[in-house]
Amino acid sequence: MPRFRNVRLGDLKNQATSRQKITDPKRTSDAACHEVLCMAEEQGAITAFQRYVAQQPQCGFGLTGICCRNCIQGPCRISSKSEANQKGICGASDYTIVARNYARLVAGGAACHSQHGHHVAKTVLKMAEGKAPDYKVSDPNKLSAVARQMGIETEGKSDRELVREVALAALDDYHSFTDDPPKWLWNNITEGRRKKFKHCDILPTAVDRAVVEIMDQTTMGMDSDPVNIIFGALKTSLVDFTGMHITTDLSDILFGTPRPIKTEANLGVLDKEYVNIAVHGHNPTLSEMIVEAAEQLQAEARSVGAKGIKVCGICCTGNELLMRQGVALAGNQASQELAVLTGVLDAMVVDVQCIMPALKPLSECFHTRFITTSETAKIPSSYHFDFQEERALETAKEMVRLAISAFRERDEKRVRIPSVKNEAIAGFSREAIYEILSATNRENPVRVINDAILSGELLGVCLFAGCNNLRIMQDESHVYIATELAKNNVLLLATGCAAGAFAKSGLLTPAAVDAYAGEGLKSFLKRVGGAAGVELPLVLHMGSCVDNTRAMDLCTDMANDLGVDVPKVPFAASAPEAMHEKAVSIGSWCVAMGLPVHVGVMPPLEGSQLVYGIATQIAHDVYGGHFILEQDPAEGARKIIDALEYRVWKLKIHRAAAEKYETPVAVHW
Ligand code: SF4
Ligand code: MSK
Repeated sequence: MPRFRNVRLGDLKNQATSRQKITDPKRTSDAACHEVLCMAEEQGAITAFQRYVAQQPQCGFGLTGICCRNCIQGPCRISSKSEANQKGICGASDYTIVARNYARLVAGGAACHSQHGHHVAKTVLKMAEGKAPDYKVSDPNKLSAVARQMGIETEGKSDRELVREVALAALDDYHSFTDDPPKWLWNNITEGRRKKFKHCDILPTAVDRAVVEIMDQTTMGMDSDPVNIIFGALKTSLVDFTGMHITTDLSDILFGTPRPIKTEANLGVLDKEYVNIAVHGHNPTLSEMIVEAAEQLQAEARSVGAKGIKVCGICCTGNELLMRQGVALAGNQASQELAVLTGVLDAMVVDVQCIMPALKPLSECFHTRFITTSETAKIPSSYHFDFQEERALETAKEMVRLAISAFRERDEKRVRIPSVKNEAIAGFSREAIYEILSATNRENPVRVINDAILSGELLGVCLFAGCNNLRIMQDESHVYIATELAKNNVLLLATGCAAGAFAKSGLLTPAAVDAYAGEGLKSFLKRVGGAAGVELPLVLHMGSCVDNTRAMDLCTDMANDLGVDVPKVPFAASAPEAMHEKAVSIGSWCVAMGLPVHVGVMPPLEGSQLVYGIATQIAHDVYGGHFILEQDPAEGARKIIDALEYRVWKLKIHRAAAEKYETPVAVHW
């Protein structure tokens, strides 16, 4: 079997350019969203779907990554039209410009995730010091487990003492000035990855340092070596992993580690009888308080004629609440404006990331109170609450009261809620998955997955991550590729807006197992679910986009159990609708960790055949992971299946050889 079954994988000529001619803006496969978009058209309302069409045709230089604005002599655009145009004013080549632009996307993503983790760590520290009385340690077991993993002595310490030390250790990973790697990176990867990152000189020292270093490395007159820049980008992506892991661990300690929970998803979860509050963004330190405040103020809502208050989620704050509290999910990223257009949203409370500025003017066309809460994510003329952890619940109550007051101003004639909603079972943290698997193998739960792969019951595992991207039909590729992989017996995990797409479309249900799973996957889910007394859904929802490290930890455990490094594990990742800088950063650390990573929209790499080749092929030689850049969902599914089949085939050969010659399994891939 050739290393890449598709030998043209790294050939740019296979890829259609991303420029599109689109006239109909209603590009969604979600029936509820389609209904609202039709209504928007009747009303002349403008959403991101229309704005995307208005932006066409987009600039070819930007789309392919060959526009440089890293100094104010620019922009410089590379073109083959004349000799002089083949370099920027300073002489930077296409490969330098494409690599630098890519590295800066990674830096943006790493900064976002890490800042989120920094905020949560500061909240934990305030709580430990008695300055944030509305928060508590909700999962002492997770606290002890994280402390032990980070080498912190747990014996004889109260939760408060221990959580303080954990928070300080986490903050040290951001600012440390030693040459040691961040603890949350070093202690969460395989021995093979430690050696690889050291050998390639991409081990970061501290989160903040790595982001500063890559911005320096990629500015005018600095690094022009594309390989060195890409290695710098991968180093930066490893601090993205670090910040994400810190965020997930500390959020679990604060709010509880998710366990399977039932809820509903899609715009049909909005209820005209109730005060509806949507929370949107990423950080649960705010949204958890909104849920609690809403619970406490139900009577006040009834006093204005509502039946009560319903909180629903959008994007990843929605995923955080769905995972831990079973709060219904109204939509994923591209649905955010559509929730306002139903006319029934009394308030939208946002924290950080993925929040469209357009929400504010759109809310003004309705009675919806649009509330911002972060000092770094303000939107002009919104209601702004300076959300401080010291008086979290009190502030959350003020926001909920604003929603209650808006309820009376609803224009009943403009209320139109699509009836579409689906049941969803979510809450599959790694701990929850292991609890289920331990009913089959108490001593070594992860072996249940490995055994199923080695016996041929499963073809492998695929993590679906990433966003909505207006370039393609909302949710269509997510659902198509997932069902195609399910048919081929791939165990499916999901996070972020990909998980949102599955929740909305009914794939987070046991019924979807019967409808879409191949015989092997069906028997696996029913066998392990049956042993544990739970009905498993087709896709296991592992959390928000910042929770992708939960899935990577599972993969690392699989590698350790198999006695191999990650590049040999039949585990892939797919971001069918990657959009955000954070998605670029996640994809990059997945590649560095050794995974094949499918991306369903073309990132701006086409401007350099060299950089494109590094991302799609050379990365595999060095790290064992590579990007599969494929916009056609059918081809994308086939390429993911090819990558998993290749890994299973090779793993079996190496294991058989190791058994025959009584040696360890070969380390190379
Ligand atoms: Fe142009 Fe070089 Fe400045 Fe980029 S850094 S804008 S290529 S002169
Ligand atoms: S919200 S980063 S669109 S997953 Fe996490 Fe969704 Fe992507 Fe934002």
